[in-house]
Amino acid sequence: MDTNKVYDESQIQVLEGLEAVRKRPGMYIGSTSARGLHHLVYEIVDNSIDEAIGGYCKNIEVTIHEDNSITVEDDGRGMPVGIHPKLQIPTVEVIMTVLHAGGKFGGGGYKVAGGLHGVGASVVNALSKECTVIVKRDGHIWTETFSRGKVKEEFKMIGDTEEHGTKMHFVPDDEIFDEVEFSYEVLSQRLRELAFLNKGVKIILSDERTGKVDQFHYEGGIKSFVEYLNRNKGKIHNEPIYVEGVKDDCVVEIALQYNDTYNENLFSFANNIDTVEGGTHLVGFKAALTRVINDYAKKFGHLKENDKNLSGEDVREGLTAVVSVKVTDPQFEGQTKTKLGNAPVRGIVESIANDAITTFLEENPQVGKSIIDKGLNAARAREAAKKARELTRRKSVLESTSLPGKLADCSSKNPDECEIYIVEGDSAGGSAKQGRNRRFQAILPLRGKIMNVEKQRLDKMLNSDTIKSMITAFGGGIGKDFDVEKIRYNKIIIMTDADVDGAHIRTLLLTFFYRYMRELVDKGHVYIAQPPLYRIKKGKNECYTYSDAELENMLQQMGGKDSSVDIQRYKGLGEMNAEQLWDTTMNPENRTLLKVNVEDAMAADEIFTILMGDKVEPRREFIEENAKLVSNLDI
Ligand code: 28F
Repeated sequence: MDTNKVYDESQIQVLEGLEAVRKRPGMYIGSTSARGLHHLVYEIVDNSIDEAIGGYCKNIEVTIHEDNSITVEDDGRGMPVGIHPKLQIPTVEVIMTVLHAGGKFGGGGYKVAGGLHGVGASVVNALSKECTVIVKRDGHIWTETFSRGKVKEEFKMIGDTEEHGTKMHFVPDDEIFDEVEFSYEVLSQRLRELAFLNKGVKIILSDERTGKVDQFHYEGGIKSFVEYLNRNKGKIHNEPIYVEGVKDDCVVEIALQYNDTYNENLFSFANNIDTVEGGTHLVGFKAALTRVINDYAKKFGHLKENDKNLSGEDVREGLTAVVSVKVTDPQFEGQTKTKLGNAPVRGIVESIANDAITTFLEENPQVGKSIIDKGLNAARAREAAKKARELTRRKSVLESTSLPGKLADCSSKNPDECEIYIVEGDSAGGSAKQGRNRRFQAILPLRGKIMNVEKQRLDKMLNSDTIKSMITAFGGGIGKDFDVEKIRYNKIIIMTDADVDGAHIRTLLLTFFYRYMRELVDKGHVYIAQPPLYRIKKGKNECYTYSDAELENMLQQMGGKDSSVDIQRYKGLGEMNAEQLWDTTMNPENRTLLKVNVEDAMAADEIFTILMGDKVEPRREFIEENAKLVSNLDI
């Protein structure tokens, strides 16, 4: 507190608010890890997006500076610059220092609110070493600077301009954040998503650390989003089905397009928030789709009157869809506040989707037929999978007590401490079995590649020994029945060679886990072992390095590379004996494990679609783009 300044009631309220944010940042932005750091950008960008939703802003520019500070600029109306009637301080200062004072909670319009979203600019200000706002409106330029939420330079006019908009520069406070380095990839993924969800707005992301720049601008909105999601997949109809409608203050946008894979790829949003846990909008959409497809199939004789209906799962096989709603009073529920609870939304989405999909099918009968055929095949495969599961259950493979022969299980039966290594090849599997700590480490060697789950349905996969042995060993079942609470190991560790084959197996496994044991990934049980790349011997002592950079500075420490230094480059796990494998890669004391998060698995899923899908073009591009990487790897 600045003792010689008089504090009235409102200033004290402001100081207490900002202190509360700095004391428990996780309450406002979820965490102080990299995720929380990136939330700072989303909070500020959301304010510009609110201006865009109102139709006042067309361009938003996000810049990552050399010092990992951020600038966000929009060409909206510019924050109001008058003195706040009640608080007798500039409105800009109110927005920047009073919790929840931003445009979000003003009247009308569709504000991004709820959950971690919508906490407003004041939270970002409180968690920044420095934050400067520049407003252009009414012919002038105004600015005010803050430090850790407190005014550093009073609000003042600094020039004239014909432009309008708001610009904010902030330096995240490294006293608060363990991680202060921004990821271009993470920001670009969310900014691209926001451009899809708010059609017409142009978002530019620039990185002054690398010179990289991207522009995201989609007049097609979520129709472009579906085309983007399907870009590497074979489509069974050219144009996505698209509909937008408004009812009782609820704006609905739906886009859907079928591809020739067996996977379902549905995304749902409420006020631009990714409703990962779904909610009433998604329920309404799914209900409409299932009903319309079955009615259409019956009406045009693809299904006999007394045939069983196609299930929701059948009609969503191969479907990519985005459902986006904007409501004035969003109710977010669920564990992570990402489930939409507004009950009326279900009926509104259902009726809008019903009309649009019915119209599309009747106007495109040949597409309608191919969608129905896909659904019928899916139903047949589902029946077959059920039989296969019954069969395997009878043969007690899936839920058997007898574990697959290849598995070298650990003696402990306490899942929390147990881990299982999925090892490529029998030789590495042998060293791993020998080198491990058999109390809590199990080894499952994989013979050769696991099958291409991209082009196989579940019933076919259940016939593969490799897949079955993993399902049995993990103990959580598979697909819809998968129950992460039942898995027998706390860590599933993928240990493959550092070469292209190893990378391929790793991608197959990640895609399999992502598609058929999703909670394994979501709950952070999947890891990737990091074997060393080099072993350096000098006289008697030897050490290991895990990257080229580490090799360089290890050689420097040893006084440079000379004839007495022997460097061995590891091509595969099989070149290490059991003891070395334990010391370098399996011993929890000094190993490095990479925890796989959903983004990695999603990326794997996408790479997998390119590598194993039918589209030749994207595969050629991907291999060309990454070939140089591969050649480096092979040298
Ligand atoms: C770089 C981040 O924060 N842009 C913003 C506006 C525009 C208005 C506004 C914001 C209404 C009264 C609460 C202007 N003119 N970019 C931004 N642009 N906030 S934040 O108003 C704030 C609310 O106080 C605005 C007329 N109405 C609203």
